Amino acid sequence: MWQLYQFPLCPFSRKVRLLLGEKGVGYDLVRESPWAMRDEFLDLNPAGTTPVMVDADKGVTLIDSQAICEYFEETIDRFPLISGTAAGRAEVRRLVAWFDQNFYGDVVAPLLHERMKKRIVHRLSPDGGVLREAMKRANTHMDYMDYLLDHRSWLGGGTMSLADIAAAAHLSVADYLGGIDWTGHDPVKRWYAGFKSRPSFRPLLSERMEIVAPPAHYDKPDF
Ligand SMILES: N[C@@H](CCC(=O)N[C@@H](CS)C(=O)NCC(=O)O)C(=O)O
Repeated sequence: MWQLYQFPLCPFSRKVRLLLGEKGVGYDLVRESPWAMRDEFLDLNPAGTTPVMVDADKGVTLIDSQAICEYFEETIDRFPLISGTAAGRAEVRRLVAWFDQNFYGDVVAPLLHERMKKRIVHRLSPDGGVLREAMKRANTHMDYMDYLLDHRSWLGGGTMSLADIAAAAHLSVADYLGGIDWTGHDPVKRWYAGFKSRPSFRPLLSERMEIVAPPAHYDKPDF
């Protein structure tokens, strides 16, 4: 049985969990706080980051959300998430990188630092200026997502793909941390409401991170 080392608000672990849910792969969760830099965890992953997946019976350790997702995409036929033409697959990968790098760096990382890490690790209050800037950037990213969804059925093209999963994973963490103003983003809102109802998403929405509570609308499919 696979074990997934993660914590509830890690967007990269959420991306992996959504893919595993859609593909029907079973796993156990192992709670890991990467900022604690536990020796046993650093032995597994010298980079000290979550997610990490381990199948002790097979002697396989997988590190990095994209490497993990590509491993299951290559080994499990059910529900292909990087499919279509070579150009279509390149577009899916471009958008996954966009959300994992740009959306994460502009929005999710500052929100996680201010609202979660500073409280848990440093016992400090969040900086309002940093939070406002992250929300402003989230709004710009959502304008781009609105544009994509005005021109395509799904973010990456005509079918649901890993681009949608990566985007939903990051957006869900930003929403949990109060960083998303949904006003004026109807295309993204409709797309995300559909995601929230998927069986793969429900377990994520019911989990809570100690100390940090989400806004009331967070786990409601209709906002
Ligand atoms: N490229 C990596 C990024 C993973 C990552 O940055 N994970 C964060 C948690 S969301 C982490 O472990 N940060 C280290 C820390 O918080 O100390 C991936 O896709 O898995």
